[in-house]
Amino acid sequence: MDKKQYILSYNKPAQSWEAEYLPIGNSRMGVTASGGDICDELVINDKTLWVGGPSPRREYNGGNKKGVYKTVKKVQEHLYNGEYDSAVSLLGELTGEADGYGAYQKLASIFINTHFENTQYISRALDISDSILYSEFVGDKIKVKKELLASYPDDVIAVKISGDDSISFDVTTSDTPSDIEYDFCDNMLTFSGKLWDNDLLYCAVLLFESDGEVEFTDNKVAVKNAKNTYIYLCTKTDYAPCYPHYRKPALPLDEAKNTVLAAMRKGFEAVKSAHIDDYHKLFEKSAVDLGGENDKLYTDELLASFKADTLLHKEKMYLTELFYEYGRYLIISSSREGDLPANLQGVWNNSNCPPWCCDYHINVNLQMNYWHAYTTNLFDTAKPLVDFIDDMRSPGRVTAREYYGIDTDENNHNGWIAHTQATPFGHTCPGWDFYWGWSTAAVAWLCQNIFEYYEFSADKEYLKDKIYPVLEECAKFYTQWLIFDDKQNRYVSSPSYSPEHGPVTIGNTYEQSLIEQFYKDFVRCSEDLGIENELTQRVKEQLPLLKPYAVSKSGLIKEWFEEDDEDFDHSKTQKYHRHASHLLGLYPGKQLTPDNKALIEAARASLNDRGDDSTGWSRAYKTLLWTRIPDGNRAYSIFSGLLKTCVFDNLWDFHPPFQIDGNFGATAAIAEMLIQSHRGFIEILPALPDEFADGEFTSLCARGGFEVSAKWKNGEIEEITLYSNYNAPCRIKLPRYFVILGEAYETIDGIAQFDAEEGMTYTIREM
Ligand code: FUC
Repeated sequence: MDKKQYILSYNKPAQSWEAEYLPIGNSRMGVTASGGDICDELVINDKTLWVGGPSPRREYNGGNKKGVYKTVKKVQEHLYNGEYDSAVSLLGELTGEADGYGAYQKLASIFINTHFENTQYISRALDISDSILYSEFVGDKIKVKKELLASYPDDVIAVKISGDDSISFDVTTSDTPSDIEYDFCDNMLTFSGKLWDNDLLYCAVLLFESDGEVEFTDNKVAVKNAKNTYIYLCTKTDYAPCYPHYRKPALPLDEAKNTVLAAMRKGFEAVKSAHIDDYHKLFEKSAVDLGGENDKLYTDELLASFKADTLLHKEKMYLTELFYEYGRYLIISSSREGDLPANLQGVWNNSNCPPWCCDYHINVNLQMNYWHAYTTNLFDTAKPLVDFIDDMRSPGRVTAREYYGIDTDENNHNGWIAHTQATPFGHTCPGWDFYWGWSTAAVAWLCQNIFEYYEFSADKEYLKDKIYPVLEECAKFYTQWLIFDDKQNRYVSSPSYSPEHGPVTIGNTYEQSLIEQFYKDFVRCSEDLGIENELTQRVKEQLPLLKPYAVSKSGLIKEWFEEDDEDFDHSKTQKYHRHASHLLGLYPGKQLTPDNKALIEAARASLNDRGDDSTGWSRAYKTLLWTRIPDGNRAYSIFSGLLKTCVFDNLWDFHPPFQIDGNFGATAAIAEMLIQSHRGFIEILPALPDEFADGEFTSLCARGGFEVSAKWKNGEIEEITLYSNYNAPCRIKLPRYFVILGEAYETIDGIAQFDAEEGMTYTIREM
């Protein structure tokens, strides 16, 4: 497949941070740039810069209150006895402390100010195929070019500013979250500070290399008469992901200084080529070509014409491919091994009081951030998620003890839990309001994400060493938490609350279905590792008695088990609510599939009932849900609606405000139109929209450790290539007669099965 260059480009500088600035990042550090000519603002982020958590000014215990499990028991009893009002009257106690929750902070704005009298703007562009940000303008007849990149291997932000004649500019800093101290020595500017709330230490080091003069006066670096100037930037904090103190022994300032010095010695071009190599290793792992082409339109024009329905088909497909690849670019730029996972805005934030604290919401958002990681062949980007979940176990044990009465002490790995929102400081307690903050199944859901790491990669070592211990302790939690309800005749999670929707009830579909999927995944992992013990036994006993799904009188998947009861409180439900938590078994789960006709039809009816309109991430989610019905045209129509109503000119998805989950979910949805593997076999083009009549993809991933490529014309598959990472049986849906590597075969019930060998590539054609 020919390599395409995907570029976001504009012919004017950005004004709005949220809607127009362009992002680069190396996961821990992020920069958003205006690309301005007279003044270029670079908003600098370090993902570990958070207020909240442990502080000399408070007793911090992950927000956990003590002994709440006693009230939880009473709520359970009231609900069981039908004493709804009494249960509700106690819900205020099923909450955590807000104090110490904190928020992600902006580190600084750095301004590059030129002193031209007249400027003529040329363009700014984010090349997401190489991960480089450019801008270009003419100032007083001198052509000025800037290049910015965020390198993961060299841990620096590198900037090159060049003129075709000598130029002068100065660099200033503002908007730091606290007072800072400057130090300037040997062309190295250091500023450092301490956060007001928790004394977290931070610093940024900027090393200037220039063929002009570099001076520091009045807190300003002035560069004079330079044709080429390079700035190497590195930030650090003393945050460490270590419960319970969450601090390094000291601020690694020298490390930051050595890092920028090493980058300077290596040289900009070498840093750039190492960065591009590193980026390509991930970005080029897979590709999708839907026939997109664009040779004349800037990105904002492309989007405006898409909204106005005036694009040529090839331009429409270019925007679709660009948006798809942008989701891959953004996760590579905000989630790399050794770091915190991508938060609600990835790593980019321009405020000290960002929406939802720019945290880790785990009642859909963090999960959605990683839905495209496996199908689009970006496994490494999911490692921060696995680490984050693993690290939640220590504080999560305290929550399990205080809120659920589960016997845990320091080294007793007896169960852990977390709720709707999380921070880098192990905030695992419920939120400070029950009606969004209680979410006992959120952890089962997170575990589904990391189980899929194993399911797609088939990496048993990683399963055994890293993923299984997390799942095992999660299974310990749920097996102790579930109670048998003799009226409902099933094991239930109670009280339960469907994310941000409806009344408190017993065993709603959200909780029951997530725990069921988790149990199934746990059984599968245990079998694959040959583990059989009391815990696996207990899980297998409870599993068939979870019974998550029921169809309502009106033919919909019930969101609440009791919703057809006379005394059910309908006043708390909303017909068009953005969450569709009762359909998690359709996606990302595997319980609602066309294999069960009654349930899939009820799911289709439920989706129609909720409607297609929604906010950013919710549109991405609905697109995904329709790919699983499957209905590719409906899915693409919702995706188009997302592009028309929930995307800024910089292609960031908004809720509003900007929330990155919608970008990631949409990328996952395009992949899901092209390949699915959740039904026990691989299916190519399961939900192909008519718009994607001709196309090609390479190396999208299927469960079982397979990488699949395919070409199609007029909606008909012409060729499939399948690469196997292991010796494993492969099941794939194919036409009745087909040829693999020149040999003829016949499918059984539409499915071809053969033993794939590790490292082998199979070409498959219809006969
Ligand atoms: C979920 C959603 C909200 C928002 C928040 C960050 O709880 O219900 O709409 O996206 O996360």
